[in-house]
Amino acid sequence: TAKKASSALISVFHKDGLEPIVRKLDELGVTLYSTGGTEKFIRDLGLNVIPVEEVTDYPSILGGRVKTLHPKIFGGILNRQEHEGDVAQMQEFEIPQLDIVIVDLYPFEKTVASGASEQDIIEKIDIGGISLIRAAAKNYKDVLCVSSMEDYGEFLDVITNGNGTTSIEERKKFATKAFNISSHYDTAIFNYFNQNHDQAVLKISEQKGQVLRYGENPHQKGFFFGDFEAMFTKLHGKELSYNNLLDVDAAVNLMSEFKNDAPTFAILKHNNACGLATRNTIKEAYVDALAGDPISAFGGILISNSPIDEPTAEEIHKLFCEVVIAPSYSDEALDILKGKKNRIILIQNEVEMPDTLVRTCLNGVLVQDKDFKTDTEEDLQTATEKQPAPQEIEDLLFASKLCKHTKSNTIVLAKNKQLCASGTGQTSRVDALNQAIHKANSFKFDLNGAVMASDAFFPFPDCVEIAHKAGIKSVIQPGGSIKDQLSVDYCNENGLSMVMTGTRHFKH
Ligand code: 93A
Repeated sequence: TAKKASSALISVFHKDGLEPIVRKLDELGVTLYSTGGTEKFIRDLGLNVIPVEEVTDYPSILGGRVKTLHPKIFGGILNRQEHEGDVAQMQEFEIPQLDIVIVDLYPFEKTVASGASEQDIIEKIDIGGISLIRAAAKNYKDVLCVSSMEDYGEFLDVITNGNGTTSIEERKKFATKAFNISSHYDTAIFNYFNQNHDQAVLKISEQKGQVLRYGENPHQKGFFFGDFEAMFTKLHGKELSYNNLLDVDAAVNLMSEFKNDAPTFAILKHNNACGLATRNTIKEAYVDALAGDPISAFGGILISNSPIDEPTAEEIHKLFCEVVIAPSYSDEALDILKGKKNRIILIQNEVEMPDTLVRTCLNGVLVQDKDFKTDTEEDLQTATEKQPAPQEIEDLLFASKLCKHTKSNTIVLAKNKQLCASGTGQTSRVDALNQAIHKANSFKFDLNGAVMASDAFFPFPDCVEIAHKAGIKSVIQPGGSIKDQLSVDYCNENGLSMVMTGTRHFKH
């Protein structure tokens, strides 16, 4: 398994650090093969080197895109020296044996980071080099693969100590590094292709602008750049304001979580839900959403995941609300809801939404993927001795979906698929929880048996203590605090269950 190297193929982007290696290989009598720039570098050192073109009988073509991609090169790397058929074919096709492959790839990530043009970035996707690396690493039984300039030093040590001979362990170690390099390299390419963030900004700047009555306040000018008509059919009511649009956005995002659930109704104020319930009928869902906080609901934004019928419309009509959104309305329901001149009534059309979020920041914009991760039962890891009961699991997931769409810091308390109360936009998690408990109590919710969801981990066990004293029996949170165990211990000592999702849902 120890192999004495007699040949090496060298094709590297970064030439610095290469000199001692090629001098050593030359001294050991190793035949050097090389590509364009690397070959010139070696030759300029006064050493003998064979250009790959001499082996392939082909020039480097397509501006260097194809230089090593040839059966004589890959045959030289991939042949099995113990395999009779391979040995015969090597002779038949006059393929030179390649014992060492040294590659340093085109710097793809650096080129992306430099802000280069798309064409320059694409040209820096190494095809031949990555193939050489994968081939040499695959055949580590016979070949040693150096896959990055970072490894020049280690390679020099190995080859010096062994006087040109390498062990199978050494070759396998280099092969492992090589596959790490190649998978990382392709991941970087994938990430580059998979991002449409700059396009997201571009698309918005291309949208036609609509002048709003005013911005967030009457002394501020306001515009909306987007296609409202594509998203909604407006059946009735006044023009939407800047704040209405923000609330509608929050409402639509929240309800997208409950698209495939039983009838669900949400009431939002200032982009946060003050009521949410899932029930057998949409009327029950509305009534129980309203019960979450009938005071905040005044002037709220209402959204339903199900068609609105007459009995539901009769209930809604009793409330002063700004906007009602639903997939459809019965004729009778619509007649009732139109009874208020200004009430905005919208049908939400099934259209694709952008998958990025853009907001101004300093003298530019911040762009990020939307938080499309919805926690499901499969994501839950029970951290406590006690498992949540099936009904509690449903409540935990219900609360966690709402938590994700509520301004951080958030605590959501829920029971029987009804929002009891939430603490929203607080500067500490304890404040958010205290706010939620206070609200729930003031609306006479019995929190005994309710669940608690948190958008981020608990840094201390104080929240579970307060929750326990309020009657909470089960908790859902991402986990990941160095002090997680303190919260878990408290739950174990006091008969609570706690599940961790592993996913934080900040919304700032
Ligand atoms: O454009 S490539 O993907 N096509 C190839 O066939 C090929 N073979 C080696 N790039 C290729 N390489 C890369 O060229 C190596 O990974 C290395 O980064 C670079 C070395 O080129 P030169 O020796 O001409 O400086």
